[in-house]
Amino acid sequence: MRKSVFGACVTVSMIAGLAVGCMTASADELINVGFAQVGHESDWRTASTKSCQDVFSEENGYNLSFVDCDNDEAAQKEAVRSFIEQEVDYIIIDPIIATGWDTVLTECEDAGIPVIVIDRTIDDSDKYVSWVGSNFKTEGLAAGEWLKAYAEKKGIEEINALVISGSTGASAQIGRSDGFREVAEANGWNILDEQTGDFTEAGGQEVMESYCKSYEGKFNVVVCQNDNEAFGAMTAMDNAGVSYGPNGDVILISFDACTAGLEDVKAEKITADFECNPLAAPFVEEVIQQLEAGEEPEKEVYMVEHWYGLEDAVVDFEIDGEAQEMTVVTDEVIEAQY
Ligand code: GYE
Repeated sequence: MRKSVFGACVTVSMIAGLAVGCMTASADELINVGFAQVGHESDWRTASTKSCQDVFSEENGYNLSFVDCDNDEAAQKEAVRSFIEQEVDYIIIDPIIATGWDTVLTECEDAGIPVIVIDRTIDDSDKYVSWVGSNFKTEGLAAGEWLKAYAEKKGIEEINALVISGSTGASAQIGRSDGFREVAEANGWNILDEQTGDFTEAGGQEVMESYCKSYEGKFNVVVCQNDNEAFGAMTAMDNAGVSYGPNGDVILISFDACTAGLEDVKAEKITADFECNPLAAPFVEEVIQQLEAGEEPEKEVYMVEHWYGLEDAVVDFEIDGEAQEMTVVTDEVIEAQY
């Protein structure tokens, strides 16, 4: 239900006392949007939340109900149901995990509220209008194909990789794992282990501490599925006396390419960082504006992303026959990042 900018009706008394009217501000109604956000686990997430809050502001004509679901699937479904009860105009969901959505999406459909999915995908229901996000499998393939070309350049013959994955069952985790694994299998690499760090710094540190003990001296690649996990993994490797980065013993690969991640690329700690762009809100707004205008939006909208490293990490590689480019990290690049 729309809420008027001016609240209830405004009484206008004319000086002559001849007319007393009730003026409603129908032209200035706010669009009510409910956003069920994953949580606050990473720099990426902070940027995503800020992007939505900036775009869906009162100034821009929106009334945003924001719920931080703290990585709790049940809480996220509850948030969606509370938006239905509030009779919001649109519901935005960033699904914590990819499955288990059909029932609640049917409830949204029955209530006549269009759902827009953002970032992670819903894989077991198509009862939403549009999805705006990233191709996570492509990100995983990029990391793998880059590693293949980089290892060739460096004369590294054997890859023994440890993966710290994101939250299990999130499409971002599934895609990145599948993409990297596909290249690993095609090239006979060893993936020694893959355990979840839940996309957090603490999780990354904890998993890496146990890897350093279990696989001491046996690994030369660490793949963290986001920058925050990489920050934790670096602390664990520092404590265990393991060197990493372009000049270290371990090639450290990360995803997201947030500002702090790119600073660590520039500082020669992270060898390559594969971007995931969190600034989707303007595209979501476009979808809403199309719906408001009675137009049919695209079912899928993909974010544009870049792959980052220092000069030494620039190698030629392809994904499915398409040439990829590495962007060299400079201060200007870091400055412009989210
Ligand atoms: O990579 C990670 C965040 O869903 C793409 O979630 C997102 C991921 C992102 O916590 O940092």
